[in-house]
Amino acid sequence: MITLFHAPQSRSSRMVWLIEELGIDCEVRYCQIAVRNGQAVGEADPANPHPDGKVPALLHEGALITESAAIALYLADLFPEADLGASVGTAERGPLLTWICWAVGELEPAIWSKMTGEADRDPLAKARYQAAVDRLLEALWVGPYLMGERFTAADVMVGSSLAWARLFLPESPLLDAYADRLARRPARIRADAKDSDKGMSQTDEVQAA
Ligand SMILES: N[C@@H](CCC(=O)N[C@@H](CS)C(=O)NCC(=O)O)C(=O)O
Repeated sequence: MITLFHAPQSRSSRMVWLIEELGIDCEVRYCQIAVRNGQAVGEADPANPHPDGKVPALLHEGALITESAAIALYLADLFPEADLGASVGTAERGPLLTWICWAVGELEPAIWSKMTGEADRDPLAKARYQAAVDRLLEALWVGPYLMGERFTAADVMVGSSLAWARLFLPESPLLDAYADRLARRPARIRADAKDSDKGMSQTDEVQAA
């Protein structure tokens, strides 16, 4: 049994998308979170096992996995038949790990620094932001996905940031085409439909068609 602890329109939304791409059965438990977009919005949900009360959190047969990058890798590894990851020892394993970690370690902070204005004020933040943009564009120039022809869990991680933060990245037909390519995926469309603003304590069985 796999359970995802999820708050709509948050960082756990990308995990709902990934679950749809994987085509697996997963219980989705909707949680209240204490902070949203830097604003206090209530109490953390006591039913959420995440040690910081955050989402996403994943429970699989008693094992708790937190951090989006770890969850993405965990699920891609657990369901290799979905072909969204790369096995240890293959040539694609390194790029897969790199892109998934880059999404949270470089791209997300770069986007936040643009949102807060830091990337426009501070030369170091500006350089880091530009480096992230350049790296993304370089990969997409080859495309159509981050790792070439094959869509992977890394595209879910990067594509989910692109979906909410497109305004904070430069105008670019390459970025627009990539965002559009991802937005038209049937699993993404299903995930977006499920990621509505549900009330607390609701539970869904997410099962990809
Ligand atoms: N690095 C974590 C960040 C998780 C995170 O900050 N989630 C936010 C939602 S977007 C949250 O749960 N915030 C509630 C809180 O800070 O109390 C991940 O990617 O999984």
